[in-house]
Amino acid sequence: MSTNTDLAKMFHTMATILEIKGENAFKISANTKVARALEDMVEDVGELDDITSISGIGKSSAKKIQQYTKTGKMYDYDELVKSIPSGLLDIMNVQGIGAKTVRRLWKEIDVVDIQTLKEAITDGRLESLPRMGAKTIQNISESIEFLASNADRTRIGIALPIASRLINHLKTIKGVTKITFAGSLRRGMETIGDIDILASTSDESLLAKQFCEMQDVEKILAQGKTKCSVRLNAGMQVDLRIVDKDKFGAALLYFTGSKEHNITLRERAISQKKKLNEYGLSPSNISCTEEAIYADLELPWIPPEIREDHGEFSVSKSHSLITISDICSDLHCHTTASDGHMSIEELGKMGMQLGYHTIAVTDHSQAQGQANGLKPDRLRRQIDSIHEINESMQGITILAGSEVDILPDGTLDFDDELLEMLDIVVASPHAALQQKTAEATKRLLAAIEHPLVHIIGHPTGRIINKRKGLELDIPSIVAAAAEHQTALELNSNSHRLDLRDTHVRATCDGNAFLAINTDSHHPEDFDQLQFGILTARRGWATPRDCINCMKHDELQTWLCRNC
Ligand code: DGT
Ligand code: CA
Ligand code: CA
Ligand code: ZN
Repeated sequence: MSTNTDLAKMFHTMATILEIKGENAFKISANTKVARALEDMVEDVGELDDITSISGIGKSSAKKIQQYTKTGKMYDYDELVKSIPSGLLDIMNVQGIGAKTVRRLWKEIDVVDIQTLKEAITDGRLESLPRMGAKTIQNISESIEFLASNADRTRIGIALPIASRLINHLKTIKGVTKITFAGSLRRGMETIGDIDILASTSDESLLAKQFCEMQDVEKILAQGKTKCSVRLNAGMQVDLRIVDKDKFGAALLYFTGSKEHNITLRERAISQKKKLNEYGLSPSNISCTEEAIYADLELPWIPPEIREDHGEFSVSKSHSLITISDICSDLHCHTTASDGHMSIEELGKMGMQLGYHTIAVTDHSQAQGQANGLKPDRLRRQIDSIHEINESMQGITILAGSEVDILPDGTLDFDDELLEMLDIVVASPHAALQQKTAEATKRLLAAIEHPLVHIIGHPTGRIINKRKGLELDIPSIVAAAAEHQTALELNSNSHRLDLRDTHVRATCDGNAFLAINTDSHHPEDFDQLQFGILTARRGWATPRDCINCMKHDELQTWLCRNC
C-alpha cells in the first residue's frame, strides 16, 4: 500500500474517532478533507516540498503527515486511537451503525465492542434506546452474525498482492528453482483462508529459514524441513511446502485443490488402475507437470478456477474461459462529477492506455446525495461535455451514461426522457439492501424489464465480509435478463465481486449477457479487473458471454437494441 493510501486511512479513522467522541464538526470534516485530498493525489506525498500547497491540507495536518513520512509514526493518531475503547471501531463495520450510533451505544448503554453489543441485544438494553426499533435490532443482529461467519477469511484483493510480493521475494533465494502459490488463491476464490506456497529448491533449509525470517512474519507456527507455517502481521497464515522438483506437478495439483476436485480425480485414477496422490502418479511416474498428469488420466489440463468438481471433468475442449485480454471496454466508471477522482478526459486517456475501444462515464444519480449524485440539470450538462470531449478525442469512444439508482420500489431515479438522452444506462441498487427475496427480486425485475436499461450494476449490493446484500431469486433474474437483453454486471471491485461466481455460472448457462466492469473511482481501480476475471472464470464465462468483449460496432449495435 502506498504512503498516501495509508495516510488517507489514518485521517479517515481520526475523523471517525472524533465523531464517536462527539468533537466539533469542523475538526471532523477537516480530517475527512485531508483524507480525500490524499486519495486524490497522484504523486507520493512524502516527495512534496510543501504539503500545504495541496488544497484541503492545512499546516497542522501537514505536520502530522511529515511526522509520519519521516518516522513511520503519527503521535496524534496514536493518542486518538488510545483515547477510546478499541472495540468501538469494530462496531462501525456493523451494517446500519454509524459513528453517532456508536457514541450513543458507548455513552448510554456501555457497549464497547461487538461482544458487549451482542449482550446489549440479548438483555434488552439496546431496545431501551430511543429510536431503536425491533426491525433495526433484527438487522443489527443479522449483520453481526454475518461478520462473525466470515471473520477468518481474507478478501482476494488483499491476499493476492501479499502472496505475489512474498513469492517475488522468495524466488530470489539461492537454490530456488520453482515457486508458486496454490490453494484457493490459485483457484481465484473471492476469499482466502490461508495462502499456500509450493516450492522446489536445492537448499531446503535455507529456504525454510528465510521464509520464517521474512519481514512480514509475526509468528512462526511450524518450522520443519519441508513444511513451514507462519502468521503474517497482516493476520493471514501462510503455509510453505517444499517438494522434489520431479514431483512438483503432483504436489501443485494436490495443493491447488479443491479437495472435491482431488477426490474425484483420485477416483478416476483408481478406475484406471493407477494411483494418484500429492507425491505423484503411478505406475507411469509422470509427475513433473499438471499437464502430464491430466493427460495420463485422459483429461485436458483443467484451469484452476473451475476445479470444484462442478462438472469440469467433462468440460468441452472448445469451452475457452474468458481472459483479461478479451476485455476491450469498461462500461461503469465515475468522474469527479460524483464521487470519482478522475475527469472525463482522464477517463478517456485511461481507456486508451488500456487498449479499450470504449469507456463509459456513469456517475451516480440524484438519490446518492452522499456520493454527490447528479441532479437532472447537471447530468444534461455533463452529457453535452462528454459528447464534446468524445468528438475531440481520437482512438476511443466515451459514452455518456449514468449509474442510476434502482429505488426500493423498482422505479429508476431519473425519468425516461432524461434516460433516453444517454448512450448507456447502468441501473444499480444502493439502498434498502435488506429487502426480502420476493420484494428485492420484483424490484430488480422492474429495472431489467425497463427498455432504457442496459446493465444492472452490482445486482445484489453485497460487500464481501461486511454486507450480505440482496438475496435474489437468481433463476428469475437471469431469465428476465436473457429475455430483455439486459446485461448483469460482475462488478470487479474485490470488495464486491457482485455477481459472484455461482451467479455468473447461472447467467452464462441461462444465455443472459454478463458485463464485467471495474466501477473505477481512481486510476488504480482499473487493476481490479483481474479479480472480476478470476470470478468470471470461476463461473465458466467465455468471451461470448460478456458484452465488454464485443468489438466496437457490435457493442454500438447492442446498445441500440431497443432504439
Ligand atoms: P482455504 O485456504 O480455506 O481458502 O482453501 P484451500 O482450498 O486453499 O484449502 P487448504 O489451504 O486447507 O488446502 C489446500 C489444498 O490442499 C486444498 O485445496 C486441497 C488440498 N487438501 C487439503 N486437505 C485435503 C484433504 O483432506 N484431502 C484432499 N484430497 N486434499 C486436501
Ligand atoms: Ca489455502
Ligand atoms: Ca493451507
Ligand atoms: Zn458505481
